[in-house]
Amino acid sequence: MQKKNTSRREFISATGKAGLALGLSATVLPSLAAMVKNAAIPSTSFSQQPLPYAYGALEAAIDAQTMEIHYTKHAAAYAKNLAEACTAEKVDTGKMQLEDVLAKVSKYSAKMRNNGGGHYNHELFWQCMSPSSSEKPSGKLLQHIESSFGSFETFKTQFTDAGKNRFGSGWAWLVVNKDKRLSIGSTPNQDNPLMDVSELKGFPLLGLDVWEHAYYLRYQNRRPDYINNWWKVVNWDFVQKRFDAAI
Ligand code: MN3
Repeated sequence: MQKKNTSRREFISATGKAGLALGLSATVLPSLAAMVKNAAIPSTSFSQQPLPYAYGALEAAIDAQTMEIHYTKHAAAYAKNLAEACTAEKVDTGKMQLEDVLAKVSKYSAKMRNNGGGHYNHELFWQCMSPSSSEKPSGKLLQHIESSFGSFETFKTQFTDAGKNRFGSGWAWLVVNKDKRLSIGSTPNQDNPLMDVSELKGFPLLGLDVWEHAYYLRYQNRRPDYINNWWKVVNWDFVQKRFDAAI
C-alpha cells in the first residue's frame, strides 16, 4: 500500500485543531480518542436503531431473508448482550459513550468486547449501505483514496482482499488514522479499529461484515462473490460525511 506523506502544514493543522479542543499544546499529537470525539458525528447509541431501509432494499447484493435474520437475530443479540454487560460492569449508558468503552475495552470483559464491538460494527454497517449507491465517492475522500492507494480501483481491490483473506469471521475496514492517513485492514471476530486491543487502529469510515451469517444463504462459501456485489450498495455519501467530519 502506498502511503501519503502528511505535509507539515497538514500536521500542524491537525494537531492544532485537536490541541485547541483539548486545551493542550499544539505540538501534542491528537489521540485517536480525541479525534473520535472531535468528529462531528453523533456517538453510536447503546441500543439498536431502526434499519434505514427495507430488508429487501439491498437485493443487488444481499437478499431480504439474510438482512432480516442478520438485523433481528444476530445484531439484536449483540445489542441485548451489550446491555447486560453494561449493567453487570456498571457502565452508565446515559453518561458514557460507546466509543469510550471500546477505546478501553481491554479493561472490560470478553462479553463487553464481543458485544460492544458487535453492536457498534452492525450499527455502522447498516448505514454504510444504501439502495441508491453512487458507486464511488467524490470530492476530498476520492482524492485521498487516489493519493493513498493509487486509484479507486486499486483501493477496491485491496479492501476486497482484506475481506477475502480475513481468516474465519471478522470485518474489513477503511480507516482514517490520527495523522489523517487512510488505511485498509481487517479485524477478527467483532473487534474494531476503535479498540485498544486492535492491531488496526483508526476512525472507521467503511466496514464490511465478512461473517458467514452476512452472506451464506445466497452465496454459501463464495465470500468473494458477496464482496464483489457488496460494492453495488455502498453508501458513499455516508462514508464521505464520516471522512469530512474526522479530518
Ligand atoms: Mn454480522
